[in-house]
Amino acid sequence: MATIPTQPFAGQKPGTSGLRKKTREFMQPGYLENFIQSVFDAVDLDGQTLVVGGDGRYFNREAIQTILRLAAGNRVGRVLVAKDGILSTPAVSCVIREHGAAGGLVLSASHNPGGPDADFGIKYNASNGGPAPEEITERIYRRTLEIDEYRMVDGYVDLERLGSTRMGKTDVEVIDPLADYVALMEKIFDFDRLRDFLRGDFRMRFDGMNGVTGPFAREIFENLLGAPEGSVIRATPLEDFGGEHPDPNLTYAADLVAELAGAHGPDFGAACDGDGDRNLILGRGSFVSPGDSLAIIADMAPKCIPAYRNGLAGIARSMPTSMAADRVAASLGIPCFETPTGWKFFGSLLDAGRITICGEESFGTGSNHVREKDGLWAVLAWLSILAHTGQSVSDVMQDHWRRFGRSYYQRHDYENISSSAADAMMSSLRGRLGALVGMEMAGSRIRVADDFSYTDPVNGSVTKNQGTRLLLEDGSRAVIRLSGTGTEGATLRLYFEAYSKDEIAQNPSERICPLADAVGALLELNARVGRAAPDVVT
Ligand code: VG1
Ligand code: CO
Repeated sequence: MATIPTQPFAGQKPGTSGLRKKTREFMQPGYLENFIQSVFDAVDLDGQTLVVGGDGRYFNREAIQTILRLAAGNRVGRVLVAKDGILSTPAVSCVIREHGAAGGLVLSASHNPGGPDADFGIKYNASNGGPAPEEITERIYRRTLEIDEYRMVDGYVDLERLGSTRMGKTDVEVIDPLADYVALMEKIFDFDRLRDFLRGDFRMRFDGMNGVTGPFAREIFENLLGAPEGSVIRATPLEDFGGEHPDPNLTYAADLVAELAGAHGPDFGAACDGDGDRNLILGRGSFVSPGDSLAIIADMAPKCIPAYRNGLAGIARSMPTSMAADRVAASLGIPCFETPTGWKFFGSLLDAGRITICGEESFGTGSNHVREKDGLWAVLAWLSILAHTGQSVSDVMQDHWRRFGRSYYQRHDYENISSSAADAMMSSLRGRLGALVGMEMAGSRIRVADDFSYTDPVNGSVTKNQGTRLLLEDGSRAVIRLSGTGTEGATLRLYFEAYSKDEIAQNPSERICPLADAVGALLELNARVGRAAPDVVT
């Protein structure tokens, strides 16, 4: 075992979802070692089990070898590492829980592009299978600021071969990435019913976006459920995701969207992001907004998914996510919690049994089966709804809106803008919040203008400054916040929501436009960040 002197790197502070940086920054000598050693210093894994897997992007394999050497140097008892190093984020969560591991390391920058000039990321998950809470990420960060050595054992593990080897005193097991996760899905959903459904006339297309879900989707949809070969496309994980953005939304999954737009396209389309925790749901000619998807799954799950037959304990959504889920919770007579952005905030509610289903507007939906959002779970949930109702995606949405009214929703992203301009804009807005109350906006009036702060109802921890909210008298809202996952400049996210009880057939862009214009003017967006239009609208 070697103890190697090192010096701290600045900025190893985990954001919304782990530490995300340019790949080259991660590849600097000592950078990865420092961060991982800081994890081992902050969380005692001596003799414990650790799970390691990533989304297969460039630098995944090298990073895993380094992590294994550090794990052995820090006397981790056992490391479960996925074959080829590839494991989806929800599957890491599943493996941690199934094997009683003390934690896991997820190597991913999620939906961000991969490659030497693109992004890389690492996230530590705790023994519940979920992203470490802020108390732990803070401890890791503080450690990165004072670290002066790391400990390693020499060695190399062949990740292509299943089985056990030893590195120092650590047992390293290369595991089948699919087994635990697929078994869990079979426990949650009615595979017999889905098999009948997918062997009928129904046609689906699943786009793996060259990310980690391809092999999982092939196994589940084609091999186990009998969907025709070719139902799953772009199913081989590539180090650079084929040079594309593995982000399942209307902009980056444009080919799938186009295929579903045609009259002769499949009945159902879905896609997941690079690490498999996000999902996009499409019907023929229709798109399910993530907030609606959360509400519809929550409403329908007890009726058509065996694991939720006994009903839901509660629902949670991140603050910017549409309030459609709140109306479902009210109708079911169960609580709906509003948390800050980022899956880590759902963990305590799930662990305490206060919620069963939760989601975010950023194409993330999940349940208490793991502690990450789960893209394929959401796809299986939608297939279960369609099999149960016999309706099209569009009919399911129409029915939902007829019963609950409709939340028109859009998110506008301005990517890679100047950090100083973004900070100045946010502080100018914060300085004016008091004066905004009562002001006219988009045909209504501002009722509340504040910074969202959250007190965890389970453990009492407080998280402040999680986005500026403008709540209008007519029930519409706008949320303004800066991203915590970007690796270049700042990304500004503007979230807009407008509710109608009866008018459910408007065009979302037209409905949102007056509010978006008004918020743009209030922020002096054009003058401050010099952009006439958002880069991505979802
Ligand atoms: C974004 C999303 C957030 C999501 C996070 C991680 O964070 O808004 O809802 O949980 O990405 O998703 P931010 O801070 O950039 O807005 V994933 O699929 O990138 O792990
Ligand atoms: Co992701």
